[in-house]
Formats: sequence, C-alpha cells, structure tokens
Amino acid sequence: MRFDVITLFPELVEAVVASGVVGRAADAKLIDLHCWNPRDYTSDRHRTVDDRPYGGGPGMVMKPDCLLSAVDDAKAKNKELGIVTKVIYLSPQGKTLNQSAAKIMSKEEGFIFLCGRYEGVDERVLELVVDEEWSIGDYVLSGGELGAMVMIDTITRLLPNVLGHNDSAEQDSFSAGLLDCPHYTRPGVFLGKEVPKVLRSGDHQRIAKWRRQQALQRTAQRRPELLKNRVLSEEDKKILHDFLDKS
Ligand code: 9D3
Repeated sequence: MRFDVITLFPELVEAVVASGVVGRAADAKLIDLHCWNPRDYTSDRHRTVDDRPYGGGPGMVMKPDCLLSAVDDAKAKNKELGIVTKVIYLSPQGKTLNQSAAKIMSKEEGFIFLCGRYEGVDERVLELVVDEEWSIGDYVLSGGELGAMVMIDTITRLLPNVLGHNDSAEQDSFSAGLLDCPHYTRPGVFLGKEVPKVLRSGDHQRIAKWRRQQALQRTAQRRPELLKNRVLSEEDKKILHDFLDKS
C-alpha cells in the first residue's frame, strides 16, 4: 500500500512510520509513505502557500497553484509505478471515518492524502483533483495531518501480514463492533486488587465465555448504539439478557 501525503508538515506525518506496528510495516515494505510539501512548489521569494480569503473574514486560505502542482507530482509518480490512487481531502466536512470504511480502503493500492492548514484549501482544488472527503470525528483539529496519520494507522493494521499471528486481525473480526473485555497481567494481586479468578482457572472455555460476556456487558452499558443494528447469536443473546435482567 502506497501513501502519498500533501502536507506543509512532512516531519509530523513521517512520525507515523517511526515506531510501532506501522513502523514495522514500513520496514517490511508492506507500506510506502511519501510526503510532498506544497512549499517546495512555490516560486516567490517568501515561498508563500496561503493568502487572504475572497469576501473577507478571519484566517487564511491555502493557495491553489502550489497544492495542485504537489498533487500532480504525486499522481505522476503513482502512474509511473502503475498504481491507481484516489485523492482524499481530510476535512471536517468529510464523511466520518469508521472501521468498516477503513476495511474497504485497505483493499486499494494506495491513497494521496491532501492535508489542509489555516481555514482550508481553495475550493477549486477540491473540484479539480479531490475524489473523496473524509473527517476523523466531530472535533476541531489544526489541520489535516492528524487525520491522514489516523487513516494511515488504521488502514495499515488491516493489511495482510502487518499484525502478528496472535494479534487481533482474526480476533478483531470475531469481536468486531464490540468493546474489548478487561485485561490483566502479573502480579495476581496488585494494591489489594485481585485478578478475576476465572482468568486463572486454566479453563479456556470458561475464560472465552467470561471475556465475551464482559465485552457484551460493557458495550451494552457504555455504547448501546453499537448493539442496535447487530445480529446477536443465541449464545450472545442469553449472556446479554442474563446481564440486563440483573441490572
Ligand atoms: C475553527 C476553524 N473552523 C471555522 C468554522 C473551521 C475549520 C477549519 C479547518 C476547522 C478545522 C480545520 C482543520 N481541520 C482539519 O483539517 C481536519 C479535521 C478536523 O478538524 N476534525 C476532524 N477531522 C478532520 S480531518 C481534517
């Protein structure tokens, strides 16, 4: 999977491949990240990337010319590589990212992420080159970079061979859409608080059932909307009803 990112802050975005799961995926050449800085496509003495908005008002708008040149270079590179990539604009006006959207995106060959700063980018750039607009949630960020990094992280985790064998890829699909169960490690007693006995019973069937129960309970309690459109197995229904009856 190839990720091209159009950004005024390449060092910020490159941090996403500096460590952890995504870093190892980059080391293993499972992903390839390239940043393109619109400032490198300016030709004036001050390397100006923004200008005042037509119609007045506060803030600045990213100029269209240098942005378009950067996107065109990224596109040309991908064409040379024989890779088909959509241009995604990260913005609060976009569709909100979720796990099922990320799963669909993980089947693509790559993406060109366009990150805005200031009040945003000149609308004509969006009309000319942007295929899709995505947000990462309903809160205000200072620019698109964190959005691009979130998308790179979540898409990368879904690629074949990125997560280890035991890691959650398979487990995730089983419990997809549910909150996680509690986790414990040694010591067995910490500050007087004991690890639930069932986890130390060695009875793997009981442990699996307990974890499922915890996941269902916590989801019902904290994020009931996640269960709304979900088809529950008879086993899950029984676990949930037992819990709801008691509470
Ligand atoms: C306070 C400025 N706002 C005036 C109404 C508009 C605004 C402009 C630019 C708000 C945020 C931004 C920068 N945000 C992003 O580039 C962004 C973003 C976000 O803010 N929230 C969630 N997802 C994303 S993806 C890109």
